Amino acid sequence: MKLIASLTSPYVRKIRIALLEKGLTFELVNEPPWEPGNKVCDYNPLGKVPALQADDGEIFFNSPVIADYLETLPAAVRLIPVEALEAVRVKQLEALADGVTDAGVVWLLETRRAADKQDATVIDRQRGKIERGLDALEHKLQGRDWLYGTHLSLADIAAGCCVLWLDFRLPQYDWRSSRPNLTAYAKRLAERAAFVQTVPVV
Ligand SMILES: N[C@@H](CCC(=O)N[C@@H](CS)C(=O)NCC(=O)O)C(=O)O
Repeated sequence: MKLIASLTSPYVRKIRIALLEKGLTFELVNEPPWEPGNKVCDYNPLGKVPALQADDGEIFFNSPVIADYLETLPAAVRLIPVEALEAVRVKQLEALADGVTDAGVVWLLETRRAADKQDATVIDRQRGKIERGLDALEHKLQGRDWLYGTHLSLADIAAGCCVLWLDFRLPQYDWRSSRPNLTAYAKRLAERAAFVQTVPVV
């Protein structure tokens, strides 16, 4: 199995952590999509990472789809529950965390535009999504160790990759002050071996 990756993408990190937590072996192909001449489009017509090429050659892209595919492979650890409604709930939380990350990416890209081209309303709008999304995660974590159920799930991996990416790319943004549950949870996740092994490399 080959994972087409960049070493800074939060969506790639999510899949790398899922693979590591499940104990699945894979080859990491570092193919940053912003580099001239990159081959990402050979795997994903949208030109985005992550993309995963299975051992039989079939290709999957978009991290939630890849995460779903991983659950079809033999592994001792499940990250999405078997029961359909429970699976939807975990994926809803994954979508919430990914949505916060998406808003963070829009914010970051806006700040990279020339100062006179930046639009404060774009940043405010994305910041609103991030604030509300993180508040929802904070609320979900009240009195619980995990976002869903009694052990790590895909929702936790997505949430961990989300907030740790905010630290990495938007360090000026203090998401912790009003969110003690999320702060302690992120610290715990960051200490897991799979998170330690996938710290972004610039
Ligand atoms: N929803 C997608 C998002 C993937 C994504 O946006 N990846 C970024 C890297 S963080 C990318 O490849 N961007 C290149 C581009 O948009 O051309 C997923 O979850 O896989």
